Amino acid sequence: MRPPRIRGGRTTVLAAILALALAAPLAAAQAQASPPTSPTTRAEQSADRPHQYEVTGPATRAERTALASTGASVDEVHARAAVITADGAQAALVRQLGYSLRKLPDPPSPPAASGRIKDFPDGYTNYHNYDEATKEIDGLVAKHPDILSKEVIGKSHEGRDILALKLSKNVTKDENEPEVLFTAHQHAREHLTVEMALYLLNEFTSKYGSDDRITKMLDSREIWVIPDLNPDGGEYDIATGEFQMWRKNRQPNAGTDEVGTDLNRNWDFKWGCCNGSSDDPADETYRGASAASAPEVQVVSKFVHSRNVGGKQQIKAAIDFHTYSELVLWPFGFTNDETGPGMTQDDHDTFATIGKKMAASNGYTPEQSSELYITDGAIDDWLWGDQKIFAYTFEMYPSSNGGGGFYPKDSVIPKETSRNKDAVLQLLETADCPYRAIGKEDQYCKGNGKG
Ligand code: CXA
Ligand code: CA
Ligand code: ZN
Repeated sequence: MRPPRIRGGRTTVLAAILALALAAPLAAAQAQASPPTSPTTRAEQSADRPHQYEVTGPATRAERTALASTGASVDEVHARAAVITADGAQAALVRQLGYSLRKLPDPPSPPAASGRIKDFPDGYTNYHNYDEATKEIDGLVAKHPDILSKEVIGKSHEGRDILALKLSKNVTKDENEPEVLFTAHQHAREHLTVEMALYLLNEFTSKYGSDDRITKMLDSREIWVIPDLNPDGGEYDIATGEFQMWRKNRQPNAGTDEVGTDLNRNWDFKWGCCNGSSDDPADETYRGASAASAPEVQVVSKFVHSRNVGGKQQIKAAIDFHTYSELVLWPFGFTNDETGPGMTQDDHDTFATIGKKMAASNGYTPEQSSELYITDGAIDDWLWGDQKIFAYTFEMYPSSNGGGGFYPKDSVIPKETSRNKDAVLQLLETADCPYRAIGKEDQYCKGNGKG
């Protein structure tokens, strides 16, 4: 067995967390002083919000999977500790496992100035809310109609458009070119991932014709970007001016007031199989009532199936962007095994070789996702298990809570999005035949000419 790699994994982080904890009472005072917003007051919403905790003790994959099965989300993994997001009930379950918990500071909650509701607060105004992202995208499509097109592929639970953008030369034609998919924002609080998608759209349109690698890729690939899988959750997270630490979508659950499904536990491959998700709607990792029960998952699943042309899936590779911990992850998440049904040694080696090379360029840590903890119903397991797409998850900046956790300031956006440019280009360049990475192009990619 490989030595476990540790997510984040820096003791200085704990000192930084401790320093930040001293600022927590200030945030609480601000929340109380803020004006009420209907239908609930800001104070009531803070009471309902989950919090992050540092959990001392869990040291193995099995212990972390047990930790995750309390229904908390596991946000950071260290050698003998983890950071979780939990409500009161989940925190109590974690204590019952015998671990000690230390509450971390809540995300910043600047007083909501009137007119600033439903938008990012000061220090975050360069993040795009849903309307701002839509306007940015529409502007790019208007400016670059030959290489960028927009399609509404369906609607979220609350009726927001879910968009797919296509980037390619001769964009209006469905050419016989390898396709690559980039998705973002399954988890509401992971706002930096929308900026990542917008960065790709901006970079690829503005540098077509001047940047050789970009030009070559737009000339020979069809690139799909789905910039926002969870628009309802994202808007909910920022709606009061105070971040809600929201993860799931905003779909109601029958028979309870608890709202939302964890989209990254809802995909229809080994759904709910392996203690890697929760059946309790109150939990952060609630898997939904049935596989693909979330409309957002249905919309994207249908889109991916629609790229099966003449019995052949056109999409060869994918990255799903998340935050945080600076990781490059690959399937499977539902099992600790590296190989097995649906994952040959060559498949695994291809995943690992490409994943490690991408990680060498962005400085993230590469590993199979189950090194963290077991998950079932995650998108990359589905994209590979169901569609044989080489699908990765990138957990973006920061490496730990000390860098802002789920809510880093907008000043990091340019650096932390452009940081992934080379890795994205690498994946695009390998997409005509991923098995070339292990020297087996002849074996796997001959005859059809296109991987
Ligand atoms: C993850 C992503 C994909 C497969 C397995 C695990 C990690 C991800 C999650 O738990 O869905 N972490 S995160 N973004 O903090 O929620
Ligand atoms: Ca094309
Ligand atoms: Zn996530």
